[in-house]
Amino acid sequence: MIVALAGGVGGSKLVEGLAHLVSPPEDLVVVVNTADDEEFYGLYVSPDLDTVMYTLAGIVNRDSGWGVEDDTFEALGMLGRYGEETWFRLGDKDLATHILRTRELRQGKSLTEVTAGLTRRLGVRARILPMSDDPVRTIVQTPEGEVAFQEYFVKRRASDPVVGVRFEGIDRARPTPQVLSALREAEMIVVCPSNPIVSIGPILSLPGFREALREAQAVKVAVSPLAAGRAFKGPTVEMMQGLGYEASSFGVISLYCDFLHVALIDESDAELTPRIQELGIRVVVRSIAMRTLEEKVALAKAVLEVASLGRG
Ligand code: FO1
Repeated sequence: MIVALAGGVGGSKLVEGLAHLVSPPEDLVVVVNTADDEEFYGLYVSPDLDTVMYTLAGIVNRDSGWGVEDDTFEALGMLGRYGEETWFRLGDKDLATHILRTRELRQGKSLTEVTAGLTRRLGVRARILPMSDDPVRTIVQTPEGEVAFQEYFVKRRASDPVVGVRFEGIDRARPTPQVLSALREAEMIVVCPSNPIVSIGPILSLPGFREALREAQAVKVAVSPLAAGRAFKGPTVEMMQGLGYEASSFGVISLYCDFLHVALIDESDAELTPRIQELGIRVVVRSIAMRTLEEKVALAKAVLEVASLGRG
């Protein structure tokens, strides 16, 4: 069994590659960040869960990497006519997901149960697990004050300098029993190339999660989200710099050094190999770009091959 820790768009690409290789499909378990979740118009929206779910269902919008393909925005247009804010682009098809999720949460189901139901109904056989059933919200600290994650990321286009990040509710939140048992049973745990601060950060910050990772018998591999000091997408570099971390594959991997066995970094970062090895982590150098399905599957294959190297 393979457990992947993932955020949104970057993580989903590797998860898509893994889904092409892991058999039976149920042996792929994706533990997903829920600290980006937000309520819009009274609906519970879980962007990273949806990005992973739509990607594995083969219905994700390929241009943006999030939302449903060929979606329309009629409902959003009408909300705008009522004078509501419409900066978070919820499509008509996407709204169906949020309506059902909200209804089922109100009926008393956990986010884990609701996600399992939605995923099954979309024909996805990999298991998608929210990191927690407890509310955690990323708050971004800027020189002008604190903003909720989606407001920073979407409304303000990640343009504010980031001076701090905190995860509201994290002290009271717990990883779910399903997540903890997946970590225990996994043969391999993969940290996807997602933002280490706001996508993987909340998962690792859940009380007990890092300990569970360290105790897990699995081979633990991380794929860097950076190549030559640049992110494929999103504000990873700016965030890391703002928080005082080295914005490089070395900086990312050092955040995982207490549990990691192997780091997969891009060819353009090959010169970082000795510094990462000094952390006690094995290094595999590959092209980590995932523009096409072939590249996603090739990178996933490289990740699975690492398992055969063992803990090293
Ligand atoms: N990202 C954007 O940049 N702009 C949007 O309007 C937007 C809407 C949206 C709606 C549903 C959904 O599931 C995701 C959406 N995202 C949007 C993506 C999301 O904000 C981010 O990719 C993640 O939160 C970061 O991982």
